Amino acid sequence: MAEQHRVEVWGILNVTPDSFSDGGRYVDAGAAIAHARRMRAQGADVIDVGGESTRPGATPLDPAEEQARILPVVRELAREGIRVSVDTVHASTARAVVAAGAEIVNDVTAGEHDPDMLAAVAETGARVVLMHSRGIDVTLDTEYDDVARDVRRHLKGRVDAAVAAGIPLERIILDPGFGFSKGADDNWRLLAGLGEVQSLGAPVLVGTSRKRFLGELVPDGAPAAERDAATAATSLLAGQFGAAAVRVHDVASTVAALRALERTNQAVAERAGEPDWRIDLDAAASQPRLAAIELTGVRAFGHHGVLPEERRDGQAFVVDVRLEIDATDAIRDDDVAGTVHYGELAEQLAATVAGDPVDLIETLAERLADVCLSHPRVRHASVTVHKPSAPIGVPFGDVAVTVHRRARRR
Ligand code: PMM
Repeated sequence: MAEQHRVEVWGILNVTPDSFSDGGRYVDAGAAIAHARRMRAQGADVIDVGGESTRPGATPLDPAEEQARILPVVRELAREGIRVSVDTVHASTARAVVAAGAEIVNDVTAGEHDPDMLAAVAETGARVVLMHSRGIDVTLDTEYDDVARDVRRHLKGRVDAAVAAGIPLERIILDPGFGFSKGADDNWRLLAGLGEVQSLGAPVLVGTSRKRFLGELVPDGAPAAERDAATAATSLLAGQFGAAAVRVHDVASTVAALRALERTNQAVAERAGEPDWRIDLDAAASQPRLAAIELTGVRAFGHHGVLPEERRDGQAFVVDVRLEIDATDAIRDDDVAGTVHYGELAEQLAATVAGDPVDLIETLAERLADVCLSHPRVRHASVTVHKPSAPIGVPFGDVAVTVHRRARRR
């Protein structure tokens, strides 16, 4: 049977006096270490240690003070063989914690706060989490055109900067930054659009734990800890959408939810052959590399339409397609045989437009989607057909129809 997708669980250990949901409880190193051990026993794969709160209005911390808080904890956890990530925006802290045994540097500014951060990570050889945010004050600037695409675009720039600084792509983990400069609706849209971030090709970490947008799912005024069931649910959804890891406060509830997902998917695999999102998370390198191909403005002449003169004289049609593809083989082999050849696709689309006439551009769009989905790597296709010379009796700009189609499981 196929290897199953196993989502890693990162347990949050805030060694801070002022973090928003568990601030103050683990500021003593001994209590923090005991809590980390408890989270490991509950199934945490990684402990994410933070010494500085990202809560709006929290006091910025001197890196030396941050290190004094967290280094004893990092050292002890690493000594016990616990995998440690450290949540910091400071390059000097990144260097110190990796020297103390941390494996991952989790920077909520993706290297933008400290200009030396990416070089420091590159030097240490650690893995890095590049998270989407718009500056340290997470409440500002929440305007997006399309939140998932905007986050993808921003993270693509940060990946390029990290790679330019000498961090290999295999060491990069991406995080869309739930709750950071995002309104409630944006967070739900981001969860639904997680595939956009995954299309960049790195494993994705999702941190919804106890965040404000989950507050709408529980009674008004309920304390942050009462958002743990909602956290387990959103973490499960993130896992289902392909997240490699989730970052949570209450490890036990999310581990149970994810184990239920794994068991169900095993059963699905037994029934149907393979689940469609089969990903081996233990080896990040073997995750499917998703990519989006956009081909726009393909022009062709056709005889589609309801009116006799449209059938007789024909007219120009313009086609835009957006494909989500599995580019794993293409990227591994750097070979066009592993992807969709866009030149050939454009010719196939033009030939379909020039082919048998139909009455409706809806029908034509559906045929064009069939052409796209006939390529085995395509997982999802959106096809728009424009009819700029349509017989409309008043001046108009454009008329178009879009269809969205998902490939059947292969
Ligand atoms: N959220 C917080 C802090 N650090 N790091 C990552 N990578 N992703 C997150 O979503 C994230 C983070 C918010 O504060 P908390 O530690 O109290 O959850």
